[in-house]
Amino acid sequence: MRKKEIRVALIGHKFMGVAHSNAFRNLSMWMNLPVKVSMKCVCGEDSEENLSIFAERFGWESWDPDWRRVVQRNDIDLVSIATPNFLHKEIAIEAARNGKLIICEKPLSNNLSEAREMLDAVERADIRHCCGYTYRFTPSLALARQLVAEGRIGRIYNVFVRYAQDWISDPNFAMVWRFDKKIAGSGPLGDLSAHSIDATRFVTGLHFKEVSGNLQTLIKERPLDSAKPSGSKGSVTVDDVAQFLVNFEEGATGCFESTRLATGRKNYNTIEVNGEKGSIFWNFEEQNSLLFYDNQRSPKESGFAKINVTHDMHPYNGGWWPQGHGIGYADSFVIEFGLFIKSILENAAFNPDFRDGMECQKVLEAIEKSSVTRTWINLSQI
Ligand code: NAI
Ligand code: SOE
Repeated sequence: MRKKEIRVALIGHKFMGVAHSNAFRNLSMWMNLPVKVSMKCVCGEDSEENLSIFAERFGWESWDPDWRRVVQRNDIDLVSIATPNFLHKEIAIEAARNGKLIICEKPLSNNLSEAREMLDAVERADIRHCCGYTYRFTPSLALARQLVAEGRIGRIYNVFVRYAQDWISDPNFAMVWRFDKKIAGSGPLGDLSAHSIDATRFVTGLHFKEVSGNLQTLIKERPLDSAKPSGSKGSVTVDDVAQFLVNFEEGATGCFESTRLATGRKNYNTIEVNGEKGSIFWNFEEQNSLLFYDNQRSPKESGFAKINVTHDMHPYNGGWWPQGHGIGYADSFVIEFGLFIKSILENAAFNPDFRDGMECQKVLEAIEKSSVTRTWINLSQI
């Protein structure tokens, strides 16, 4: 595609809205793109006044609270979706109908049938799409993938994957959209384990064959208003803890857990891969390093080596600074969006796309089904 300018609209202006704004504002510069990225319009469910303040602060030319109007605008090429999960499908399908390029946050949708509809819509419209599994764009996680691909881990025996946070461990933490199944689809299962499933697919290339899930809601009610903890309560309709065992097609096994009740854990997004020739351990909280155990070395000097991934021979050049200076959370969005736009300009493949999002959704659906039926579910049944 030959383009001089990519004109962007962003739907959603809170947590991810800020991360996306920062990325769009900076990616031409950091990713050396031969194209101008114009931040045309931001949309959010908010007052005109607040939207205008946001637009001014983050560099958007205009704002509009109505996403339908925004995705129909002729002066928009790319729509970036950073809304609660239940809106992803409707916005993406409408954007696809209008021929827009799409970045959609994870999880792709609230369930598998929605994900299939979304994939179908973008394929029919023949537009390019990205599903926001951002952690793939962390140099350390990409190095883990490289080590596996280069055979340094050998045959994979086991993956041990835990994503733990603690921001809702206080039972008086009030209701937010993430506790409502109709809006969020699920709890940590789709919020956090979705990242873990994608990271496992990305790093190991293993194929999920069957799963056994245990989803539990430990805090069933929460205050509606954080200022009145003893006032009216709302029901939590999603899981608080998502645990599942996996058998992969290739014969490896997996043990996964995610929770937002792990007191002391902030964004403990981890994956350990144990293989015949070595092991790796990745922890996003220490994103500029990767632990690697090389089983080919003599036991005399073996141990997990902490690789500093900030050298320009590391994936994504280890970032943009001289070695040792490291990169941070916001930078992975710059890399993600930059590589997505580059792939469009060069007509090259890009992952993760909506198919990756749909594959992840298939695993999530199997886990939910397994948890309800208390049986192992083979993905071919999904
Ligand atoms: P948030 O609650 O901070 O922001 C949601 C935004 O959606 C707000 O700006 C709100 O005004 C807007 N919105 C809600 N309804 C709307 C409507 N009808 N029309 C227009 N805008 C509307 O949520 P957050 O944390 O930013 O999450 C958004 C999405 O990003 C979720 O799907 C979440 O799973 C995903 N996410 C992805 C992350 C990643 O690592 N890639 C990190 C955090 C969130
Ligand atoms: C909240 O648990 C959250 O913001 C998730 O929605 C993100 O996907 C994760 O990356 C960080 O935590």
